[in-house]
Amino acid sequence: MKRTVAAGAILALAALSLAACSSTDETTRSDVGVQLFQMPWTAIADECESTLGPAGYGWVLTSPPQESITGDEWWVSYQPVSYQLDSRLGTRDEFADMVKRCDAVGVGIIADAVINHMSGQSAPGTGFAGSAYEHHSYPGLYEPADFHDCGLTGDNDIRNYRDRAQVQTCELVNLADLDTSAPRVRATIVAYLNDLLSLGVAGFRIDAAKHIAATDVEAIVAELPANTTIMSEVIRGSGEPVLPEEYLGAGSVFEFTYARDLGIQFVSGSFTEPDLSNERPQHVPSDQAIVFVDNHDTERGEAQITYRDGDAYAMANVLMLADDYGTPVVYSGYAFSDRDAGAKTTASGTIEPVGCAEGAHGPQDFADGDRTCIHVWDAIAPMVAFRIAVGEAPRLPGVMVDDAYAFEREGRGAVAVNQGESEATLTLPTTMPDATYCDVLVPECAVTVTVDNGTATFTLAAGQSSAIHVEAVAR
Ligand code: LM2
Ligand code: CA
Repeated sequence: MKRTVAAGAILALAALSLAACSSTDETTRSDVGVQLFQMPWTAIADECESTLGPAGYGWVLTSPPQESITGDEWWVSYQPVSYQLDSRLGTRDEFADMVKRCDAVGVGIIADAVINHMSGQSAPGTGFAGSAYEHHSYPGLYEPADFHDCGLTGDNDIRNYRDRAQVQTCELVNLADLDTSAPRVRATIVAYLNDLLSLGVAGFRIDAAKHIAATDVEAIVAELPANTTIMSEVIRGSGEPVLPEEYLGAGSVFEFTYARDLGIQFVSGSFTEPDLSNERPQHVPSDQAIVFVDNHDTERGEAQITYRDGDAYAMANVLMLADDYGTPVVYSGYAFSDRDAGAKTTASGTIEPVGCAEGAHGPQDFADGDRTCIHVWDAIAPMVAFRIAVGEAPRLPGVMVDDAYAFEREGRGAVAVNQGESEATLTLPTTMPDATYCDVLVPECAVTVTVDNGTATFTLAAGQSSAIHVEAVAR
């Protein structure tokens, strides 16, 4: 049984939660997720009710919920010291309440599961919730024998990504590497994941999955309920032996090649259309691909396009959300100039519960620490309804004129984007019914696009994105 995030699974999940709460109106859910990076549980719960539920988002990817080392950096979240749900992002009760409130509006929770490793601290310490630990000792949970001792590099750190054994049994940046082949370790991880499932999460992102043998991931997942959603993070490297395809037996994988292909078009300044007649090369099958423009790691590294790119970033998200490949996740974090800087904290050292109901509705000059609120941008949020409206309709070959590009989802909707520096006009032959459609990326149907005689005419200002679909006819 494969745990993929096909629309059906998300819809089934939504139907379940809707049935459990009769007061919820029956908004159709989409397969679109949003990564609410370093957003505390109470704020995510509010976000589900105020913005995500109404927009039709299907799921939220949270930051890791377990106890971690202490510190101000965001990445302390990736150094577990126990599996107590008590962190700067909130308590166990707050986490459980978030899952309930999000579920009640049809939004599933995917928790980031850090199970490849524990802390990267060489000195003994005490975690956020008070648990004492040492590099290879986490009392009540793991002892030194539960960790890999790869013996392949001087300090046991991964040096060579072309060496499978190093990648999977040595330490990733000094993070104590769990021996995930050991039954005792697997059982401990399974107990943690089952605990989260008991609170109602829909599934997990498997952090650093590349560093865990695919057979170990599969063995762990096999112990979980069959409907658990799994998204393995396996960065596709060049010339590396560990491939994303190995992890398809456990569920879906994040397809990093998709993000790279998308981003490069904004560097080159011109669009390239994928070969729609074939499976996309260097991509896992669509129904097992999680696609994204950027994430918390790539926006601090390789990503060619991030919130800093404003209109172009919106365009990239529009193209992804309009595509017929993969299950998309929109990334929503906070502005930063220091890659280590954590989200804003309160006087007591927890993360400030700032949501987006009244947040930024478009690109702007963000101050460090401001949440970017990408998922509520005028040019992005309505693409969730677009995706519901177009359903399974295939993407058809589009038209490209200079720096502008448009394509259709057969008979159901069309998008157009212009990354040039001057106005562009695109005429797209379309099978959509003749009508005047609202450009759903402009609030209140203030701009319309006419389909006449099987041709849609888009007039796009520099940097503008436009989207029309059959559920939003102007008159
Ligand atoms: C991931 N996926 O595979 C996460 O998405 C990524 O954000 C994590 O790195 C990484 N793998 C481990 O879970 C982040 C961050 C690193 C940080 C680690 C651990 O990008 O910078 O490393 O979390 O917190 C930091 C220091 C590093 C140090 C390490 C251990 O930057 O210099 O290594 O802690 O103390 C000695
Ligand atoms: Ca490992």
